[in-house]
Amino acid sequence: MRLVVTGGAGFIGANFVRTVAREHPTAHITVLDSMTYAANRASLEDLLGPAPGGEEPRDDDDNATIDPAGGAPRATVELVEADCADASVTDQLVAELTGPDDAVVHFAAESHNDNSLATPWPFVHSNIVGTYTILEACRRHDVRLHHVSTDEVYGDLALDDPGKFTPATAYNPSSPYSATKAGADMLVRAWVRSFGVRATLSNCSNNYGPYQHVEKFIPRQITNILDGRRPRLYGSGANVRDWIHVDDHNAAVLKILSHGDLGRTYLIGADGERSNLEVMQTICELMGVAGTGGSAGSGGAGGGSGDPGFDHVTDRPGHDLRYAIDATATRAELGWEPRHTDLREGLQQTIDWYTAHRDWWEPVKEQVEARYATTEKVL
Ligand code: NAD
Ligand code: TDX
Repeated sequence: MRLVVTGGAGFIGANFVRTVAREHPTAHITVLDSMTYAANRASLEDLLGPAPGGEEPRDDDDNATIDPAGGAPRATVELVEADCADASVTDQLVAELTGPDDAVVHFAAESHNDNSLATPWPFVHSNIVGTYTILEACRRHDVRLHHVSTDEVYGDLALDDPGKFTPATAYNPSSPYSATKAGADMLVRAWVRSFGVRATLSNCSNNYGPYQHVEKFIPRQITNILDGRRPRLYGSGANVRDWIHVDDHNAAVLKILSHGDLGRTYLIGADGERSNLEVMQTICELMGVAGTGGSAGSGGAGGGSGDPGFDHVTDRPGHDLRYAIDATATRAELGWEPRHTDLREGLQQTIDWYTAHRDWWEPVKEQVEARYATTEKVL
C-alpha cells in the first residue's frame, strides 16, 4: 500500500502516519507537508530517513524496509516539503499511486480558528486552492482520495438544543476557517459527482491527544501549567465541544479508506461533549492546580482560596456555542467504535505526554503566548 498523506507533519496527520507505520509495516507513506508553523518534523523524526544499516535490502513484493538488526519489516516514510497547492509536485506524487489500495489522505489545512480571524488568506489558499489541486491530481490519475474535514462546517448548535449534527444537517459555517473547510468539502462533492473522482469525506469533532500544537485549547492549558503560566478560558467557558481522541479519529479514517462507500460523507465523533469550563476544571484538578496556593491575577499557575486557578479572558469573536456529532451511521455501517471513551483518562494520558515531551513543545511556546497576549485581556 502506498499513501500520500498531506499535512502529515501536523497533529492528526502525524498521529495517522504513526498508526499506519505501526499497523502496516509494508506500507510506503509519502508525507506532503509545506511545514508551516503548525508542522513539526520531530513528530515523525524516528520514522524518517534510511533504515538502520543504510543501503538496506527490501522485501520482495513491496516497499517495506528490512531492519537488519531485528529482521522485522518497517514501513517506509518520506517527507516531501511542498505546498499541496503546487500542482507540479502534487501531480507527480499522486501519479505514483498505481496500486489497488493506494490513496491520498488529505489532512493538510490551516486549522486554527483564532488565526483565521486575524489572517484569513492562508486558509483560502491551503484549504480551498490546496484541496482543488489535490482533486485535480486525483482526477487526472484516477486515484482514491479521502478528504478529512470538520464538524465546524455545520456551524453551531444552541447550548440547550437536544439535537446533534447528522450528515443531513445543512452547512452553515461561522469562521473563515470553517467557511474554507466547507468550501473544500463542496469541491470534493462536486468532483465526485461531475468527474467521478473516487473520494470519501469525513467530518470529525474536536480532537485531542499527543503532538497537538500548543496554540489549541487542551495543550495550551496543560503547557501553561507546566510552564508556570495561568490557564486561559475564553469568556465564561459555557461553550461546548465534542472531544474525541486522535487515535479514534484515525481508526475511523482507516475504516473509511478500506470499507467506505465512494462519494459518501461519514461523521466521526465519540459522544464526548463537555463545556470548556468542565475541561479546564478537569485539567486543573488532574495537574493539582485548582484551589492550591498562589494568588489570582497574572503570574503563577496556582490558585488561592476562591481562585479557580485559571483566568477568564476575552472571548473569541463569533465563538461557536456548541458542536455535537451523531456518529450512529458511521458506527453501524463501518463497525467502528471509539476506544478512548473516558475523557478524564484521555486527558491524564495527554498531560503525561506533554510532561514527558517538553523538548517537543518548548521551542514554540513563548511565541504562541506572545501572540495571544496581543489580543487577550483578563476579564
Ligand atoms: P494542524 O494545523 O496540526 O496540521 C496541519 C498540517 O497541514 C501542518 O503540518 C501544516 O504544515 C500542513 N499544511 C498546511 N497548509 C498546507 C499546504 N498548503 N500544503 C501542505 N501542507 C500544508 O491541523 P490538524 O489539527 O492536524 O488538522 C488536520 C486536518 O483535520 C485539517 O484538515 C482539519 O481541518 C481537520 N480536523 C481537525 C480537527 C481538530 O480537532 N484538530 C477536527 C476535525 C477535523
Ligand atoms: O486558550 C484557549 N481558551 C479557550 O477557552 C483556546 C485556545 C481555546 N478556547 C476555547 C475555544 C473553543 O471553544 O476552547 C475551545 C476549543 O478551541 P480550539 O482548540 O481552538 O478548537 P476549536 O476552535 O473548537 O476548533 C478545533 O476543532 C475543530 C480545531 O482547531 C479545528 O481544526 C477543528 O476543525
